[in-house]
Amino acid sequence: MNSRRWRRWVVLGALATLACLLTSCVGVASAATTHFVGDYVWLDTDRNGLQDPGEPPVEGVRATLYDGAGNTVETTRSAENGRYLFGDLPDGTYHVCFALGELPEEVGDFRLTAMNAGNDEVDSDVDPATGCTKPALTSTDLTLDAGLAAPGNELGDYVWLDQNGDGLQTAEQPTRGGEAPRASAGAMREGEGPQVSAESSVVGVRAGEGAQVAEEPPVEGVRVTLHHGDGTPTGFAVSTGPDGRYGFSNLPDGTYLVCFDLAGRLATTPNAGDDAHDSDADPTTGCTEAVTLGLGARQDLKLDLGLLPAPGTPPASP
Ligand SMILES: [Ca+2]
Ligand SMILES: [Ca+2]
Ligand SMILES: [Ca+2]
Ligand SMILES: [Ca+2]
Repeated sequence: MNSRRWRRWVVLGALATLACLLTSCVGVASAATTHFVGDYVWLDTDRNGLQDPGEPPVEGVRATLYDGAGNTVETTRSAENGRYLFGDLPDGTYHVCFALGELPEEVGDFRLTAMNAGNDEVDSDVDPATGCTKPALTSTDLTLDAGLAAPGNELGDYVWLDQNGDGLQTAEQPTRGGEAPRASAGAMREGEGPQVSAESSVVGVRAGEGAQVAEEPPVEGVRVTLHHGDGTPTGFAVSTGPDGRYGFSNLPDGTYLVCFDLAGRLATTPNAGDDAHDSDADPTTGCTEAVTLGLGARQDLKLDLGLLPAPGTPPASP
């Protein structure tokens, strides 16, 4: 008998004794027809749908018991140890719904983990689509547990060619006769090197002598690896697409850094300006600083890399 099951029997025994005392033990038969429904809300840290060692209970989650006609029978909240319990129930059909719209602050944006992932003693029984367990005829059922899991986190997302070396994803370029400026296409097309797009796009016109601010071109094929905050690899790696984008999604809460494989090329100056449009990789290591993702910070799509044109590349021509 595992410890959870043992605890459940202790709880049941205590409740049965209490019921017996309250009824002066007259109704042994009626005690036998009284049921309990519960009993646990926990944090499914590794999101596998099962209660694993070290995964903590969640306190303060509101649970409501409904009868077969859909009427509210009773409402409670999970205790400090994650337990919730509805007792003294007559024969009937019941289900439990959890108030996911009003979770405690520290798990405010969490969702339900997968239901029925394995051993019913240690899995979650709440349908993520409804927030409710399936209606079932009681006998007593203390395996109706709810696992909460953090939504996935996301990192990204861009590598570009910093043509003018200013550390930003734009370049001010002279124009003639209103013609759009062209990027220095093909600067890195030798061998297995990354590809850049053929043309940049004008994103604005600056007052003055015909200068335009243009997006610089993306760089395709740069390998990006994801590391834990302490520098150890996570095992995840991707390459930038034709639009220069890369991304890692559905990540567990944690601290990460991304490392770009510079492959002998030079990275531009990091943190040159607006974080949404600058480079974040250390030119020596190719890695960004560590970012922590979790509650309140599920996404960081500003981890970009600017590559400098190869030496000898002619500047962008109008
Ligand atoms: Ca788990
Ligand atoms: Ca279960
Ligand atoms: Ca630039
Ligand atoms: Ca940035």
